[in-house]
Amino acid sequence: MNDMQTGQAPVQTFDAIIIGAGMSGMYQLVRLRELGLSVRVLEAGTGVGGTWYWNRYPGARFDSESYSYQFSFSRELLDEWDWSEHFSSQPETLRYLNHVADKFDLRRDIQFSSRVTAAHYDDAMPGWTVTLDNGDSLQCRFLITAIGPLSAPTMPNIPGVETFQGRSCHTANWPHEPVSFEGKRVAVIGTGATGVQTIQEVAKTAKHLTVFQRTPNWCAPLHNSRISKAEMETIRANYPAMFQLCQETFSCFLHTADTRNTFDVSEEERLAFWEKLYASPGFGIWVGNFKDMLTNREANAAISEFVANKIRQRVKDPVVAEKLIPKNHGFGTRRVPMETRYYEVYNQDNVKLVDINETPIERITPTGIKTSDADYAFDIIIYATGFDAITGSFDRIDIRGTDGQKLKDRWRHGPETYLGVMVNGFPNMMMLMGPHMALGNIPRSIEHNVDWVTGLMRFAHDNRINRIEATADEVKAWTDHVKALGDGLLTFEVNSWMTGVNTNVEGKQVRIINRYAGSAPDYRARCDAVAASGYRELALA
Ligand code: NA7
Repeated sequence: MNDMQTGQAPVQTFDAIIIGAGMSGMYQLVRLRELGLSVRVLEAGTGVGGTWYWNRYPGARFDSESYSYQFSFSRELLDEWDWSEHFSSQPETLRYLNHVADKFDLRRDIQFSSRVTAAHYDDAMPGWTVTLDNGDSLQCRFLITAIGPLSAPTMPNIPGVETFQGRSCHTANWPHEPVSFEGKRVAVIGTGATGVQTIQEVAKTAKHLTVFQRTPNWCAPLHNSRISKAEMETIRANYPAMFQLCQETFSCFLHTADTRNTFDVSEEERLAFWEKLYASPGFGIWVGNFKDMLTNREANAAISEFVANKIRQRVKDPVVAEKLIPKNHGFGTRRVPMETRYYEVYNQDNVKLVDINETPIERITPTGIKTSDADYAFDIIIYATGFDAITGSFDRIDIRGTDGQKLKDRWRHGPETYLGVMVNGFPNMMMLMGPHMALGNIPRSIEHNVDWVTGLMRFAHDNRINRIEATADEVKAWTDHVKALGDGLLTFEVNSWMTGVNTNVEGKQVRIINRYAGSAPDYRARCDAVAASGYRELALA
């Protein structure tokens, strides 16, 4: 029976479907159009921007220098966009990404309000059938996931969450209209990078703010500042050198590890270096520190003590200060939240810190939060409880490869990939910023990742290749390589989203190596060698 007989509209078919209109999906669309392919981008939100579309919570901003975090592929775009702050706020970044969408006329190929629920491979096509939350289906030869490593928000597994009668929200589902905290009693649960940015902003206006902390993190000053017109011109004139530097550093940041070990220098020199890093803008203290900071336990203990003393100096109440100092992990072994007067917030009369290890949350009630020793009443509860990171956005889509095998089952004990881009058994599916990718300065990685996938698409197009699959041997080799790179790094000895642990998600209590911990230049060199060899490691048909 054909579509005419069934009365159904024919299934729309594309050369490629991209899931997600964040930075990676947007750039992939630009590149695939250049190949003359028919492309459809499917996006759950009502606008472009991905992370910067969803995370509208108060205080959301870059922790990487704005200009180093933008697209670099178009000189014209670089010339016409001015950044107003060294570390831009979310509204400015979202404006920038909308400007990119306008400039390249991206929206005509993006289908908004379309959440992908399933993607099934069919070898007869060969290709994919993609299903949306409204039941519609689309088909494509190549499926490109641009669904982000931090896009599946998780609510805390605390009883009674749904019973609260006031206003409540996860930071990654923040409303589009402004939320006022004036005169309000506000709770924040979670003290990761998001919680820290939220807390320091909400504390400015809330009548009272109560922070529920399970694990303190090592935070460091962001030292943000405005960019004058003249300074912007100087920054712009330096773009070629700046982007070149990003290509050379370990994680594509403007900062890179110092070539010395911690104890190569005298104590005086060491402390002076750390003081300088603590007083400098951005991630320098994390990724520009002594090179053994995350491999040598004594070195890590020394920098941790330095930062602990900073916290003790900044927080007036010594009992509160001790609660804010991490005890179960060293500095930099988790993502370092960047802050602006975060610690000083706890000196304010309208702010209280509740250590939920001492007094656990028992439940969320209709009026607030009940801990083991008190009943707190709130008007607003903010859940800054993070994400089912890296594999979570894949788990939330029913992705099935050859013989109906589910990707979620395949990755039950951790992801297996080829270059972080492909999985055997899932032909014609390419992942942008998927598991086993270097995170670092993400747009820099995105541009390489997209260019590499585009090169593969071009090769397939030119050589009439309809089916591309990573081999089992190559997937094993890459997965083993990624695991070996994580060996000996203190980061992988700690529970965090960076090691795949999420106490709110069933089956994610065990640490895994889910991201590439080698250098970005090494990663690029490996990918580029594969391309130069004519993709000989792949099974092509
Ligand atoms: P994170 O860094 O995963 O932080 C989540 C926070 O929420 C963290 O403090 C958690 O404590 C806390 N949390 C999670 N579940 C609970 C429950 N059930 N009870 C109490 N507290 C809880 O997410 P972010 O959004 O801050 O940052 C993610 C990344 O996005 C960030 O690193 C940037 O790269 C951008 P825990 O530490 O697990 O004890």
